[in-house]
Order: sequence, then C-alpha cells, then structure tokens
Amino acid sequence: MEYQDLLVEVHDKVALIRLNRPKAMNALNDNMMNELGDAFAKFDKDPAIHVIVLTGSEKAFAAGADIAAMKDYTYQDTYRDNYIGRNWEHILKVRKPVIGAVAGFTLGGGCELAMMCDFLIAADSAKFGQPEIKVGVTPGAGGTQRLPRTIGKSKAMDMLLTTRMIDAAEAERIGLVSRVVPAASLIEEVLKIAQGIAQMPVSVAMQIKDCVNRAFETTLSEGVNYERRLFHAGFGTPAQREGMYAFLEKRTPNFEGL
Ligand code: DAK
Repeated sequence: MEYQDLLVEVHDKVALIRLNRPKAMNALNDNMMNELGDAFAKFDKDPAIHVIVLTGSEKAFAAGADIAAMKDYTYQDTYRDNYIGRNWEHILKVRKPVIGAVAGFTLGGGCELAMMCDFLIAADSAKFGQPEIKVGVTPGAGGTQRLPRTIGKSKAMDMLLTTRMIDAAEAERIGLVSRVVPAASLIEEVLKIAQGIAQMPVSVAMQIKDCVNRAFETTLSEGVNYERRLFHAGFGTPAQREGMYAFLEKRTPNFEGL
C-alpha cells in the first residue's frame, strides 16, 4: 500500500499507520483523510490484521485541520461538500481495535481524530489542545462532544474556551489517555500492547469494542442487554471452549483463526 501522506507498515498481526506530512506538522488535509479511510478499510478487511495502530511523528500527531487548505472555503463549499463528514470519520467504521500512539502536538482536528481511536497511549512529549476558537471556528469533528464525554464538562470547557494545551501527565490524570510512556519508546511500547491484544481471539476483541461503543449511544439497561446477548452467543463459539479449556488444562490458549 503506497500513499502520499501516510506511511504504513505491518508488524505480524498489527498494522501501523503513520500520518506523514512533516512539513506541516501533519495537518490533516483532504488527501490524507481519503488515504486514511482507504488504509483503515483495507486493514479492517484483512484477516491477517487484528489490531491497527495510528500514529504521527515525534513532533506532532497532528496539529489540526490544514488551515492553509481551508482558509478560503465558503459556507456553501463546506456544507455542499460535507467537509469533515465526507472523509474524517471512516475510523469510526473500523471494527477491529484501533490504538492511537500520540506524541508531540495533538491539536484541533488532530485531538479530535485521536479521540476517535479506541484508546490512546501518549508519549511524555504529547500536548493536547482544541485551539479552534483562535482561528475563528468551533471544532468540527466532535471536539465539543467527545471531549466532555471523556474528561468532563469543566476540563473540556477550559480546553475549548481558553485553548490551554494540556501535557501528557494531565491527559492521563483526567482520562484522555490510558498510559504515558517515554517518547523514545512510544512505538515499541504500543506495538507490544497491540501484539498482546492480537494474540486474543479477534472476534471477541471486536465484540468488546462494539459493546463499549454501544455504551455511548444507548441507555444503561439496553447496553447491558446487548452485552448479555453477545456473552450468551459466546458459548456458541470455539474461542469460549478454547479459552476455558486451556485455563483448566493449565496451558496457553491458542486463539489462532478465532
Ligand atoms: N495547518 C496548516 N499548517 C500548519 C498547521 C495547521 N493546522 N499547524 C502547523 N502548520 C505548519 C506551519 O504553518 C508551519 O509551516 P511553514 O511556515 O514552515 O510553511 C509548519 O507547520 C511548522 O509550524 P510552526 O512553524 O508554527 O511550528 P511551531 O513549533 O512554532 O508551532 C504549533 C507548532 C503546532 C504550536 C503551531 O504550528 C500551531 O499553533 N499550529 C496551528 C494549531 C491549530 O490552530 N490547530 C487547529 C487548527 S483548526 C470545520 C471542522 C473542523 C475544523 C475546522 C472547521 N468545519 C466543519 C468548517 C477544525 C479546525 C482545526 O483543526
């Protein structure tokens, strides 16, 4: 897979996608988002891939939407062409786990894209912010919605209205990222985590992701009911037999192909 604004690698069952516009701090433009949608769709379909990692560079995961590209857009352009909606949210359709490996500036649309990953591991160099108000717009890719759901209203309002950047330690403390690791070992650490998940039964990993995402779209009782049905269905799968028998036989389970 060859792209202009992305680099992709495969490490065993893990696909690594790097945003790659180094001269513009990985600012997100149309081509990059189209390519990202294409790469996600291909890896999601590929049975050899169990987990996808999305990263940027040491300097920037992404410093936002490309301001130079959008500076002259009119309302008609953005509405008619469904700017953002048409190609930014392909990541939400990915059924396999997506881990964000975030270093450096993660701002505006970059922070919004990161929040669309299933969970985030941050380098100690990571800085998160929603500075859109400084360039005269509201966030347009979920910043006002996912941020308060993740870190609460007060912290979200603070970031969105003051444009204050938060560092990796604060991001971990308030639950925006799950772990912080030294910048120099970010990719190594995230690949280790991803390889661990990749050894689990991929279908169960996909079901867990499906259930957790359901929690944000439904009532508690409906969500628990959905989870319970999938749990019951699990007893019709080879993964359940292999997992439980391996435990009782004191051996490592082999979830290959499950
Ligand atoms: N877009 C385009 N180019 C960018 C960029 C961006 N977001 N961020 C950085 N660059 C470019 C710089 O212009 C510079 O290019 P050259 O001058 O070298 O050609 C190069 O990257 C290096 O940046 P700096 O020289 O500024 O580097 P510094 O280390 O001094 O500063 C910085 C790094 C990340 C703090 C700074 O570059 C910065 O503040 N960048 C802008 C951050 C920002 O404001 N991000 C939010 C963008 S707005 C919408 C939906 C969504 C959105 C908008 C509308 N609708 C539905 C209509 C989303 C908006 C955003 O994300």
